[in-house]
Amino acid sequence: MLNFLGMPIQASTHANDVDSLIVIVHWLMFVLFIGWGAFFLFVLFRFRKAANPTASYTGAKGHISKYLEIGIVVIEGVLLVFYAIPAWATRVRDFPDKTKAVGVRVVGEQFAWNVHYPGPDGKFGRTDIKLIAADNPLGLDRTDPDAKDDITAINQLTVPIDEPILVHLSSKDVIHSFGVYELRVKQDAVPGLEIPVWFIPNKAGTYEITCSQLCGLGHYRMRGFVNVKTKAEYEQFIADEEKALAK
Ligand SMILES: [Cu+2]
Repeated sequence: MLNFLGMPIQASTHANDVDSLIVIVHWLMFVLFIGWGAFFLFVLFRFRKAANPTASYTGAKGHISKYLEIGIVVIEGVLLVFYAIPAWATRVRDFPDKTKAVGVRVVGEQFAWNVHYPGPDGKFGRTDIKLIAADNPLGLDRTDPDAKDDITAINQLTVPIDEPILVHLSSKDVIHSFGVYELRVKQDAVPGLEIPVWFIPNKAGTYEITCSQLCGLGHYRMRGFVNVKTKAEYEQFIADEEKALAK
């Protein structure tokens, strides 16, 4: 049912909910398109000049159009109340338990995605705008005890499969948008705000992070990758990074 829309693969647990809504809306729009199109053709024929030399001053008297419009409003209301709002609520209200989710900070900048893992202690180290430099794009303060084991990466977000991932999203300069189509995730990154966004990836692979807000001249090349790995591979990745840090 989805193929005709050319949707990307579904790589997160909530992807199907998003797609069902998109499909239902497309079907509704298809029915409306056919209905209104047929009505338009009917009107062109029914009220043609040859059959109606004098204009009607009263207009249509039937109630069918009124009932049809009420019907459409009801269907749209059902879509909103029973599909769209519940699907959205699970994204913005039912956040996973912080202690169980894999927490990671993602900070957008012109034109890259900076990734910040808290390391084995689970605590993000202090960051300071004064410490931002070419080799420290996050401004991480390595003298802070919480920062000692923190891992940073640029444009590569590695996460384990089948676990809730809680991304704390922010930006250093302008508004960016963290869009990963295969995960059906899209959230603006706004300077001065830390916006949480979560998902459970359920298909291993590499998916592109496309900045989805026009953010400047280099917007087109602001791309990163989400690497969804098995739990063992993810743990190996963290261990390797920790080893490299200790050197
Ligand atoms: Cu951007």
